[in-house]
Amino acid sequence: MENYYQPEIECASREQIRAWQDERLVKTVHHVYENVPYYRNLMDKQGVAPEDIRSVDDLHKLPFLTKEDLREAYPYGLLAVPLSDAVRIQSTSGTTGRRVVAFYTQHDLDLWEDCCARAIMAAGGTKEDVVHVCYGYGLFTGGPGLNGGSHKVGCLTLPMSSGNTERQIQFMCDLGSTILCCTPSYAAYLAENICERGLQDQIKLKAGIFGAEAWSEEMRQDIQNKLNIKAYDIYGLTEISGPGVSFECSAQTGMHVNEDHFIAEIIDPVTGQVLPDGEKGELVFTSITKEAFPLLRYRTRDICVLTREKCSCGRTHVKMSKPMGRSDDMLIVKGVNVFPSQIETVLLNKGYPANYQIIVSRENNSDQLDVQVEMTSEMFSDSLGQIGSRERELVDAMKAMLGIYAKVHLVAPKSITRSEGKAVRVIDKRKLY
Ligand code: DLL
Repeated sequence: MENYYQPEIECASREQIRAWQDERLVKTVHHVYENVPYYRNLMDKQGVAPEDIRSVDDLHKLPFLTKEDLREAYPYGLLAVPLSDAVRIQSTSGTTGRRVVAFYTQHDLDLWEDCCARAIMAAGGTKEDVVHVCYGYGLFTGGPGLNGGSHKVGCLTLPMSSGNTERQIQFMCDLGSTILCCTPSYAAYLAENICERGLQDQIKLKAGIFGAEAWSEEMRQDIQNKLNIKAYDIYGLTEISGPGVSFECSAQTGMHVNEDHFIAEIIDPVTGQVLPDGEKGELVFTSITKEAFPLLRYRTRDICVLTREKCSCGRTHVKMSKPMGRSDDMLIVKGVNVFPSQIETVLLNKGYPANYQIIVSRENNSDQLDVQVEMTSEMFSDSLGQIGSRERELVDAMKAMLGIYAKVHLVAPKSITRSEGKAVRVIDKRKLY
């Protein structure tokens, strides 16, 4: 079994990484220009020819690609190989408009699984581990990606998929799962259940690889404490292959982007200007090793910061911060920018579980922000008389954090519908788009 910690790649010198990127970028630009009419049109419109792109320094000359382009080109318009060479699709969970479909050749799948294998090894995984994958399988990339990575590392892989919490916990105990892969909200839910049933001593988990949605440091601490594990973040998006575009190492201070496969840029989401390392802006990816679905300068809408500071793990690949929000799903309530993660931070700081729902509505042309928050069972049983004062305390804390007034409703434990995949945190009834 190969060792998927690849120090010759993951700890390569910056010059070496740059040389790989230069060469692979040029190749990819020619590949899409020659094989994807949609791209050819975009580049022609921008007045840029493949010969104009000679290194990463020329990247800014290329047009951006957005989700709207992917929708417009749906289903086959951005496929860069003959259909007979594509072996798989994956798709986003989008519920409105056309879905986004990504294609893979066998080679693309192989490289994607390598990226996930690196993430598992960075979380301490070896072939001795039992990897419990309860990300969804099927069109969602979470299950297939981590499953493939786990096989590559040589771990015993439990393809649990999502749901059936009873069975998840039973297998976890009986088969001795050591690494848990799922969304952080499902990890928190599993942790809650395991603690309630007093099963902490029967689980052998040592690490968790959690991603696909935003989660705060407070939530990390909560999961780590309840399950007695180290919790690692993992990032990715369907368009750019799925999980494993970047992943956390033992330092837990940001996620290393697999720079031999993806070039990361940060741009100003309004002007499109490239920003220097350390500045906050929208993350843009260019895939440089893909055959079937290479995307150039794809706007993720995730707001992040990149840093090239030396990492204690020895990896030299650039690190991205946890996404701090999205340039497109940021809520604007009463003219104020509100990130759901800010509300989550308030709740966790005050000792509430991360089970909440934000409802935004508009009455008489005035926005209203309602936050439903689940109490822990202890709070519920010993504070029925104090609900009013608890709610007022949260209203004040949210006012201090957000700068606007939010109505808070404390609700009974487990009354907010649980998600087996990504939690539904925001219900925006205003229909602004
Ligand atoms: O969520 C891929 C994935 C699966 C990543 C499993 C990690 C683990 P999509 O469904 O296409 O793909 O959603 C991509 O989810 O643009 C981010 O906004 C968000 N996202 C993904 N990972 C993280 C993370 C998968 N670690 C979108 N933290 C991205 C915060 C994340 N947000």
